[in-house]
Amino acid sequence: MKVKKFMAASMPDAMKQIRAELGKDAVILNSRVVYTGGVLGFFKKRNIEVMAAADSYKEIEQKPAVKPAAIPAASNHFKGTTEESQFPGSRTSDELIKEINGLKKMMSSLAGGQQTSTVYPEAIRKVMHVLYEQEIDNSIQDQVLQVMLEKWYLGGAKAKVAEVEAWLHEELIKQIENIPFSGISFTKKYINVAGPTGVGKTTTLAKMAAECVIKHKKKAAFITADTYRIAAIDQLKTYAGILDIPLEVCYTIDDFRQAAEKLKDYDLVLIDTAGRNFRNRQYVEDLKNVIDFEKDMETFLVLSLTAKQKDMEDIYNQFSIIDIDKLIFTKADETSTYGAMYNIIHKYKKGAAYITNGQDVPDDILMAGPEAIVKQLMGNKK
Ligand SMILES: Nc1nc2c(ncn2[C@@H]2O[C@H](COP(=O)(O)OP(=O)(O)O)[C@@H](O)[C@H]2O)c(=O)[nH]1
Ligand SMILES: [Mg+2]
Repeated sequence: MKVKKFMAASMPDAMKQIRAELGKDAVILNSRVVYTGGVLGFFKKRNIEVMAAADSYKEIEQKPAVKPAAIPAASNHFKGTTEESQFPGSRTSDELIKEINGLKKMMSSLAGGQQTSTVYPEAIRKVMHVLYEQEIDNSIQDQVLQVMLEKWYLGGAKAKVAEVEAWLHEELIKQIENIPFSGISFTKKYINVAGPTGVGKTTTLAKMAAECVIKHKKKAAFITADTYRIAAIDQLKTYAGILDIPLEVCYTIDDFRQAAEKLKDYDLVLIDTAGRNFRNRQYVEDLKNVIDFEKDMETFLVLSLTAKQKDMEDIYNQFSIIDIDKLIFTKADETSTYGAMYNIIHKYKKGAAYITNGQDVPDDILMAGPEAIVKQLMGNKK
């Protein structure tokens, strides 16, 4: 175990130094604010002094201080390979490995039996566990952890779980609050939902139409270009009937042109597709000749929260041939893991418009802002 004192202008700076020198598994032992320099008590500089420690195997991994001949075998073992025969009779490395394993065991028992050798304050570990359970990306977890640790040590290392939870809530919001979020903007006439089959595009479009008609008293209409299945047309027809708004069914781009003409006096036209239309470049190009996308089209990409994050990212990229204005996350009621939603918003800096949480039209839809997203993530905890 190596213990070292670090001095920096801020806790993040200190963390950076500690990471660089002792590795990312270093343990903070203590921290305090100190004032240095100055003249006659004036112009003193405020610094943070942090005591940190690292297991000695980390040191060996990063700064080889042993005989060069022993290093290849040792570093091989860090990677988990067991090709002992490659280095026959290398006693030095055997001894080294034994020592490392001993140290690892010792560190893990210190850490309460956990695999990791990092010992963070109990309250921080408890609260950070939520992020792990919710499958928040590791890079975000690391950033958040640094902020939590800084607050923890600067606050005298005595905060209770509830306080740490409040910090987490605040930090998660802070990380996404500059991304624009909003539902339908009502600045564009055409609204369309893109996304793969079965994610809930038609159902969500009906919920959005209900919002326009009932809440905002808009004159709205539907166009459907999902003509692959009769059932899909009937589905939208049913909603059009309930909301008492017209539905135009378009098989070709000419149909589209005529429908657009017919609906020229309407405030809003909500376009339903089979999803694949919008992945077809020709369809998009044709449609762009009828509707000025820039000026008049608002596009929502619909992603189901039951999908894997990797699939959501692939879908996001597949649909990037059109400009996605906002995201809609569906089926929140069918999962208890919401990290992917946060990760995607964070990664692509793309805000969400709505979260849907059930099959009922028009009720099962929520506006999605940073607060709603973080609330979903943290459950009822604050
Ligand atoms: N549980 C749940 N089911 C939903 C939600 N949104 C849509 N669905 C259901 O998902 C299925 C597919 O929906 P649909 O709107 O036809 O998807 P589309 O193919 O993308 O148009 C239907 O059974 C919907 O009732 C939701 O938020 N939660
Ligand atoms: Mg549909």
